[in-house]
Amino acid sequence: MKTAVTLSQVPEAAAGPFVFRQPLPEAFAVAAELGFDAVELFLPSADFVTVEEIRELAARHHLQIAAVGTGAGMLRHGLSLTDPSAEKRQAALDFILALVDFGGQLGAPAILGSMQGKWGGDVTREQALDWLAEALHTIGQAAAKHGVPFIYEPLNRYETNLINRLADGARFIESRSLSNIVLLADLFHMNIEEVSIAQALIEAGPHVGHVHWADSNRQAMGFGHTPTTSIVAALREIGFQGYLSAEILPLPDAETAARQTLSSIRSFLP
Ligand code: LER
Ligand code: MN
Repeated sequence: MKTAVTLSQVPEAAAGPFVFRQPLPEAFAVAAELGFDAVELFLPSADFVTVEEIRELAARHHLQIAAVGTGAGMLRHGLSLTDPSAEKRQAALDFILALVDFGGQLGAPAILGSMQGKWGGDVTREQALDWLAEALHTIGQAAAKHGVPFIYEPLNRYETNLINRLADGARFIESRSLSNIVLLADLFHMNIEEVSIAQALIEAGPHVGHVHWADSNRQAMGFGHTPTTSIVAALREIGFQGYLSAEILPLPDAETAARQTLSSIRSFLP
C-alpha cells in the first residue's frame, strides 16, 4: 500500500476535504518533504495546467500521481452524468473524459464522485442508473487506452441517492458488465453507510482500487473513531496494493493533518 495526499486548486472547494491548496510547485514540494509517495490532484479542469508541468513536478519531487478528481465539474458548472438534460450529461461526460485523458498521460486514473449526480424529479432511479452505466462503459474504455482503470466512488446518502455502499457498487459493476471500473473505498462515506467497514472491504475484494484514508469525522486518520486495526487487516486480506489517499479536512492545519495521516499509516506499514 502506498501513501497519497490531496492537492486542490479549486477555489470553490475551499470548505472541501483537501489537504494542501497552495500553488502546485509549493504543494508538490511540501508533499514530498513530508514523505508521501504520491499526490491526488483536484483541478478546476483538464486545461488548468499542462501534463508536462505535472510530469516535471512529479519527477523533480519523486512523487507519483495517485489519481485525478473530477468533482470540479459539479462544483463549478453543476454538471452530472444523470442530469435530466442530455446536453448537460454530454458536457459532464466531456469534462470527465478530458480529465481521464489528462490523468492517463501521467499514469493516473480519474475518479467519479459527485459528478455521478442523483435521481429524482423527472428522473427515475432506473433511468439514472442506466445513464450512469452507459457513461461508465464509455469512460472505462477511454481509460483503458491509457492502461489505467477508472475509479467509481459510492458516496454517503447526503451526497447521492444512487449507490451508497461498496457491495452495491460491486453489484452494479458486475450486473452491468462494466470493465476497467474499480471502486473507491472512502472510509468517511463508509463510516456512515456500512454495517462493518472491514467486512464491506472484504466482500468487495478485487473491485477495490483506491482508498480515501479518512477518519469518521473526515479528519486525518486517528483524529476520529474509525477502527483502523480491522480495516488494515481487511485491506491486507484482499491484497490491496493501491493508494491510501488523505482526502480529509486540513484540521487543525494542513501540515498536522498530513503528518497524522503518515503516522497512522506508518504505524502498520513498515
Ligand atoms: C470525493 O472523493 C468525495 O468523497 C465526495 O465527498 C466529494 O463530494
Ligand atoms: Mn472521497
